[in-house]
Amino acid sequence: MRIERVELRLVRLPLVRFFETSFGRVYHRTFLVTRLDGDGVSAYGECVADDNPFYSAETTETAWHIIQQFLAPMVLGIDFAHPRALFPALGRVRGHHMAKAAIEMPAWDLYARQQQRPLHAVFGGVRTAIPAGVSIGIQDSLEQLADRVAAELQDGYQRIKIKVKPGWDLDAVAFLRQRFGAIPLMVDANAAYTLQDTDRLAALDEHALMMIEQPLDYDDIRDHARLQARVHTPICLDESIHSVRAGRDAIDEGACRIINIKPGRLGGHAESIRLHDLCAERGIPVWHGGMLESGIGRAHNLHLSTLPNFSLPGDVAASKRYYEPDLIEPGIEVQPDGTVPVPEGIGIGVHVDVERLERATLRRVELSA
Ligand code: OSB
Ligand code: MG
Repeated sequence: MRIERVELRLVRLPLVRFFETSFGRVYHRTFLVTRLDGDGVSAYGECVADDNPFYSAETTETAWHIIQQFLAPMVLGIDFAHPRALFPALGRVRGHHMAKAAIEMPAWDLYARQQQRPLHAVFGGVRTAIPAGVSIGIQDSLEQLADRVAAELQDGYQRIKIKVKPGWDLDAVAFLRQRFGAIPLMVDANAAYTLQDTDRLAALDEHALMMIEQPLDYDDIRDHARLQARVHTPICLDESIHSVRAGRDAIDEGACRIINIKPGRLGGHAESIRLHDLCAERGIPVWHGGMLESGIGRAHNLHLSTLPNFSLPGDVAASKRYYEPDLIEPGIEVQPDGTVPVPEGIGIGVHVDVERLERATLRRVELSA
């Protein structure tokens, strides 16, 4: 396969509802949309970096710079036997996994389109619909939180994750347990705690949560291992697992019992598959994380989630929770049983509404060999 042209767009869309984490509240999402052309087909990808460096060090502007100056020249006009060859070919650039994934992921779509196969078939996936959960941000009141949870359960979602931070944690969980009973429930702290909060985090044990996601620092493994030794609730790592090696180290150290896979964090589909396979060998279940993606990134995530060890519900919810309208037409929907069908058709299997994409575009550049 040969990539002849890379188009980069900076895009901004309003969120259907604000989203608040321990980093703060957002009403819009700014991200990059990438398009690759080659061998008579075109493919889309999305860069999950945000306009701030709060979840990760990368931002939309660092990704733009790295792609334009370094990554695009490393792939343009070069023959690759398989999209697996992309990530190693970008190896001179250290880090910048979100920027790399924004090129590597559409390369898989391009390859699948050239072969006229759906992306999940290229991956060797085993599911046609993905069990979906939702991630509910910090709200203004517990009553508002309960309203959100009730609406999501009504839509069928198979597990509820709430964002927590010191002061919005134990009370919120106890309140949801009292109101909704034994629903599949978990929390995500986005690194809002330290080991000094061990007693507070251990107090969550009595609420039988599925897991606590990323309680401690974004790049920490050792303290998570110490914490996991003191709490019964499984720890799931997100931010800390920035590479397959970090995943291996975390498993070896006992820092987590579950891993959240986001291809943007790992550098694309190939590295995500490697981590998925490693976790399967080591008996660690994984689930697909979300980054408030548009339908483009969301479709990629659904295809990846067809691999067998994605055995827990993912943050792969319906388009209408995020953007209305989405950049794809039709949007991705959840079924009454709380699963999201994997788009059929070749490549990522969704239709990008190019007029909508054009209207949402703030800046655009075309790169060629
Ligand atoms: O930590 O999983 C996270 C969104 C943006 C950045 C980080 C995270 C999230 C979510 C939302 O939890 C998941 C989604 O619904 O896309
Ligand atoms: Mg998370």
